[in-house]
Amino acid sequence: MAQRAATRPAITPNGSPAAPLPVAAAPALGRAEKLELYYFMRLTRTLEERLVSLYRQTKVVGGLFRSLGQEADAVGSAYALDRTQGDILSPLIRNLGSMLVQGATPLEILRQYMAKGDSPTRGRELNIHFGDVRRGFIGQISHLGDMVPVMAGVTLSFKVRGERRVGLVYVGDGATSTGAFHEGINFAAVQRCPLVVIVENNGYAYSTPTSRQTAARHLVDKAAGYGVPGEQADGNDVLATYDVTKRAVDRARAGGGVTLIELITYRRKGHAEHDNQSYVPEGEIERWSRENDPIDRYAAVLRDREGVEPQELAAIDARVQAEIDAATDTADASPPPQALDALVGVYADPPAVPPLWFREGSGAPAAAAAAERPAGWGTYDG
Ligand SMILES: Cc1ncc(C[n+]2csc(CCOP(=O)(O)OP(=O)(O)O)c2C)c(N)n1
Ligand SMILES: [Mg+2]
Repeated sequence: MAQRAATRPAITPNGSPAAPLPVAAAPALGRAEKLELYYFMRLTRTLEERLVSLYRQTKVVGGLFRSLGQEADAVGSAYALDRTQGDILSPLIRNLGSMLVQGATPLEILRQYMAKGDSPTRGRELNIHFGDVRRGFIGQISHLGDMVPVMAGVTLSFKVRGERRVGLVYVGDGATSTGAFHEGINFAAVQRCPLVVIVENNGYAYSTPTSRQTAARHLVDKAAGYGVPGEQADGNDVLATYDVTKRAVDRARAGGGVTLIELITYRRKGHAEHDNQSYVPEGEIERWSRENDPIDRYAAVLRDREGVEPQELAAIDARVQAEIDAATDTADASPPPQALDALVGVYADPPAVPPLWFREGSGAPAAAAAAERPAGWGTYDG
């Protein structure tokens, strides 16, 4: 039942001292993999920083969502999946890092945010609302608990088909108070679906601190209510995040069913870029930034424990910068969407039924019918 791992921070995000905890050892990872974790965290942060510049130039269409300070939780947990087995995750807006781990490219992300015609959704959806099942990430339908029942269904299909695949779903602290979360995890628990539920406790749901939307002291304690194992870990420690998720993934693949993991982290930016965070107590963001930045912490671990030279990390930073620069140039030059792209993949081509079937026999004026729903609507011949 719910147990808190040794890595458990004796803190909750709101108003707590942000003293970093000792970093957990992850002996299974080799040096190259540990450097890759650093690469993905840096890639996430640099890409988001570039998006902020583009947003301020009004080149981003719609909202911009940051995962500043949460890069370790998304990257470390996604890294624990097995990409050779067809594992699948469902990200939320603060899980860009997990999509990059699964193979999404900065160019795709930039084109999405800029609503370009050659973006994965051809300008019809924004930001990181897109998926690719072959690469192991599915498109998010809502930010709250709604992906939990979806992933319960996905992982039930793995089980029914006898596939050794695992699913991972991210939810926020706010999402754990929704009905969809409850129904989804309960169903998955009963069916012993191979599902890992990651609860990112980042202290806030929009402007509501965690303590104002749930009476539970620790979100990991909710695991007991569903009869599944629960573990809590320091979400700003990428190795601890990897470790705790890997245990849950292995358990799921071995037939052990659902695990609920609470990762303690902190949302250093507002809900989206427009949010001025006036509701955050003074000094809280600065304290987390100064004392508990996941990239700074991990860079220190790599230097002190792994003997990684500062130049080696600087070379990764430079490589990331060059990749983002090149992707930005390409995305900037990408064309806007065509109006007819809005119909691609939405309606059958050719239409399975006459476009005006619902008006047949209704006596609707022919002129109105023709103007309202042209015969070509629903097809794309461009
Ligand atoms: C069904 C539904 N209701 C409301 C929203 C608006 N909404 C988006 S995110 C959010 C809060 C999410 O907070 P949390 O679960 O803590 O995730 P975080 O943003 O902190 O990662 C809300 C209310 C939504 N996307 N879907
Ligand atoms: Mg939250």
